[in-house]
Amino acid sequence: MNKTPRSSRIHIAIFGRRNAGKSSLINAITGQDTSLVSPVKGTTTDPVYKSMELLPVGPVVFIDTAGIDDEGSLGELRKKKTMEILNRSEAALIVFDSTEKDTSLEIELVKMIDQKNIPFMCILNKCDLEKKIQWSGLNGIPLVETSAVEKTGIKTLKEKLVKILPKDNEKFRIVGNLVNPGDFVVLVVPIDKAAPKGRLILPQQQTIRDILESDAIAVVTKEYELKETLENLGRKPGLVITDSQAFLKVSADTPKDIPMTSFSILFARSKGDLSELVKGAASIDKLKDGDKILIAEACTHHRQSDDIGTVKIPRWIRQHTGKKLVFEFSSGMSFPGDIEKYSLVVHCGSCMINRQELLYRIQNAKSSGVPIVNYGVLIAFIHGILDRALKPFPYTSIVWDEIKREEYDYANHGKSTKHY
Ligand SMILES: Nc1nc2c(ncn2[C@@H]2O[C@H](COP(=O)(O)OP(=O)(O)OP(=O)(O)O)[C@@H](O)[C@H]2O)c(=O)[nH]1
Ligand SMILES: [Mg+2]
Repeated sequence: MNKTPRSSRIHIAIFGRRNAGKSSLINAITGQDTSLVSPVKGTTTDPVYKSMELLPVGPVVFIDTAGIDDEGSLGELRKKKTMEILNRSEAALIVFDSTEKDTSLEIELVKMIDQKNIPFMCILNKCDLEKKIQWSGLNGIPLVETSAVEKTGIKTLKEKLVKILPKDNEKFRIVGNLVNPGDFVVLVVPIDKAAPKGRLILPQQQTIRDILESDAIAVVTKEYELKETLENLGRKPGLVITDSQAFLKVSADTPKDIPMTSFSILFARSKGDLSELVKGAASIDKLKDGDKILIAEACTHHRQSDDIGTVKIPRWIRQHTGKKLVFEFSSGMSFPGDIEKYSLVVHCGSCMINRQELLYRIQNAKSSGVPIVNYGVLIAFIHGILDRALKPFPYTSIVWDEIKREEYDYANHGKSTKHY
């Protein structure tokens, strides 16, 4: 169960003031004593992630956080940090310390979370001790009473938590809504030097799993055996999915009436807003000399000599545009605040962050007026395969056709006919 990647789990953040018992509660909920608990205020400093299987929901990850009262009030920095965690959370737990009189911080937090439309639940902890809490302003807020030390109320807490979480089938699927039960889905997986030894990469494994969950049939082949595979299947497959590198050969070998796309496009769709990312790709052709481009990676991985983010993507964009561009790089869980200065944001494939966080980043770029594309859509665009790869997604395909039509009109008549 711990093999489920963290980014595929439902993220549940826990907030409250220092010493409210946040870490103790996470230990009690998960049944593991791995979060550091102590009577010293401020024990937890950076967010701590703890995975578990919460039945019947499935894999979840709890995010233990630092107390919200670090600076005496919900100061700007603390608000920013809390927001960063909220942006990657699908639900929140707010812990009240029943031995504290003042609840103003917690109520401020409830308002912040409610405004973001994130489902939340309040917990009144330390109920084994004498209550000093004053209830003003707390009317109507659903509350579960617990003692993390005596482990009371934990079962009720879990039962209520399950009810507020998004259902698994509401989460975005990879191929789920593209294929029908019984369909063949052909996956084209090149086994070249870049492929890891002895295994398939995570997006390929996750796609196969999703095909099986859809009661469809996964057929895996290399690009050289594709033609033979298609000829011998006996009926048309519902979908062909290929690695972007082999797209041109696979496209030539796959009859036009068979829907075909790439892993990178499927993941861009399941992780983010495909139409917005496609608009971002189109803006590559509008880049000018001196424009700044931000390449944002969510993780801090070991960089190889031909690293995708720092080497390949800048090279592809320079070759494609022929412009003198300035590339800047960011990595890690926080997105730079001053993105207005960029003409384009190129985001990584987001295997380390969840859909919620990527959607937030896309929204952030959009509201700053900066186009955003991700690696998957950019690769498809640079390889000239977007037309066919988007056909299985009618809405995005229309958006893409409109962009091309506008560019055609602009090039031929010097005016734009459509604003998007
Ligand atoms: N009596 C009682 N003590 C509790 C309860 N929950 C936590 N504590 C105690 O309160 C202290 C703080 O607990 P933590 O779980 O470290 O609190 P926290 O909210 O994670 O604190 P920070 O990480 O410092 O923000 C510890 O001494 C716990 O044993 C409870 O339900 N009842
Ligand atoms: Mg703690």
